Amino acid sequence: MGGIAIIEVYGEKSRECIQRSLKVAKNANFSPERAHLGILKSEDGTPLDDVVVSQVDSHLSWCSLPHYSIGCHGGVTITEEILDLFVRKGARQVTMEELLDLGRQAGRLDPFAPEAYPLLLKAKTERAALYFHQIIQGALTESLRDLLSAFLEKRLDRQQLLDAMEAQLQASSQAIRLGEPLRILLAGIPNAGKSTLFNALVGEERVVVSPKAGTTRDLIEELGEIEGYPILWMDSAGIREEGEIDPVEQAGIAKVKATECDALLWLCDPEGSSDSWKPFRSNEQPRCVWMPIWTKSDQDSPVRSRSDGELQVSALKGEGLRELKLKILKHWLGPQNEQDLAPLPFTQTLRDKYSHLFQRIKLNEVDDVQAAFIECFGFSANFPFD
Ligand SMILES: Nc1nc2c(ncn2[C@@H]2O[C@H](COP(=O)(O)OP(=O)(O)OP(=O)(O)O)[C@@H](O)[C@H]2O)c(=O)[nH]1
Ligand SMILES: [Mg+2]
Repeated sequence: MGGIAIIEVYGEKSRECIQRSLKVAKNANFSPERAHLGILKSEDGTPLDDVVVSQVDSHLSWCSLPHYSIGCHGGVTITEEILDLFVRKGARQVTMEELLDLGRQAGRLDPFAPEAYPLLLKAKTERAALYFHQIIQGALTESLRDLLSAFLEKRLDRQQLLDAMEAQLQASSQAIRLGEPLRILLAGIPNAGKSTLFNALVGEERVVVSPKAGTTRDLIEELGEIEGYPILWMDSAGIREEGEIDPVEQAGIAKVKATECDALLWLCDPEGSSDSWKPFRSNEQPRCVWMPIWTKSDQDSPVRSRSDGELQVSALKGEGLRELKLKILKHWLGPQNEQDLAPLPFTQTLRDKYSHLFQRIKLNEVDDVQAAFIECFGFSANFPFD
C-alpha cells in the first residue's frame, strides 16, 4: 500500500510561505477550486517533491478555515523535510486540537467536533469510525436539541427530561468504549494456554505456543475487537512463585503484575491447581475486574471444580470463545441490542459535564435549563432554536 501526505497551511502569510519555495508547472496564480501541480524546492534549489497544491476556501474547508492543501508524494522523510522548510520560512506547526478550536471559534464546526475528530482519526474499528463521523456531522447536537426543545416546549416535564438524561448517561459508557479500547490481560500459571487463547482471540498466529512451560517471557499486545468495540488483548509470561525462576522469567512476571488493565482473565489449566490464582489475586491488580477462565475444555480434567458462572474454553477447538467475548462485553457495556448506538456523550470529560448538569437539575439548582445546557456544551446563544 502506498499513500500521500497532505500538509495544510493556514494563516494570513500562508500564500507567501508556499510561493517562496514552490515552482508551479503552469499557472503561477493560485485559483480556488483548482489543483496545481508543482515542485517544492529547498532554499538551495534542491527539488524536494512533486506536489499538488490547492487553495481551499472556508466554505469548502473541513474545519471551516481557509487554507492551502499540499499533497506530497515523497514519503515520510521528504514530507518532514517540507514541514521543516515551511517552519524555516516562518510557519509554526499546530496541533489538531489547536486547529479545531480555531475552527470552532470561526463558527461552522459542530461543538463536539474538536473532541470527535481525534477519535475518528484514531478509530480502531469501522463501527467506531462511523460513530465519530456521525458526531462530527452533528448527530449529538441534534439529539440534545430535540431533547431540550421538547422540554422547553413543554412536551416533556422536568422529571421526563431527567429520566432521558439519566438513560443517556447510563448508555454513554458504550460510546466512550468505542474510542478507548478495553485493556484485557491474559494471565495464569505457565502452560495454562494463554498464548493459544490470545492467538484465537486476535484471530492470527501472533505468538509462539509450545508444550514447554515458560514459552512467553514478555508482554505482548494486539488490538482486536468485539462487535466493533476495540479491545487491546495482552498475552503475558506465566506466573509462578516457586521453583527456580531465572531473571528473565522474573522480569516477565514483574511486568504482568505492573500492567494496568480493565480486566484480568486468570486462565486455569485443568491439570493445574484450581486455586492457582490465590497468591496472585490477593496482592496484585486490585483495581481491575477479575475473571477466572478454565482452559483446554476439550481435555478430560481431574480437577475442574469450577464455581457457577466461570467459563470454560478450548482455544484449540474454538469452543467457548463467543461466550467469553459476550461476557466481557456485557460486563462493561450492559446488555447489547441490535440497534445502532444513539449519539451520546462519548468521552469521560463530556460525560462528567453532562452528569454534573443532570445532578444540578435534579437538585433544583437550575432555574434556566436552556442556559445551563448552553453553558455545559458551549452551544450558541439561541440553542436549541438557532
Ligand atoms: N488440548 C488443548 N491444548 C491446549 C489448549 N490451549 C493450549 N493448549 C496446549 O497447551 C500448551 C501450552 O499452551 P500455551 O498457549 O503456550 O500456554 P501459555 O500459557 O502461553 O504458556 P507459557 O507462555 O509457557 O506461560 C500447548 O501445548 C498448547 O497446544 C486447548 O484449548 N486444548
Ligand atoms: Mg505463552
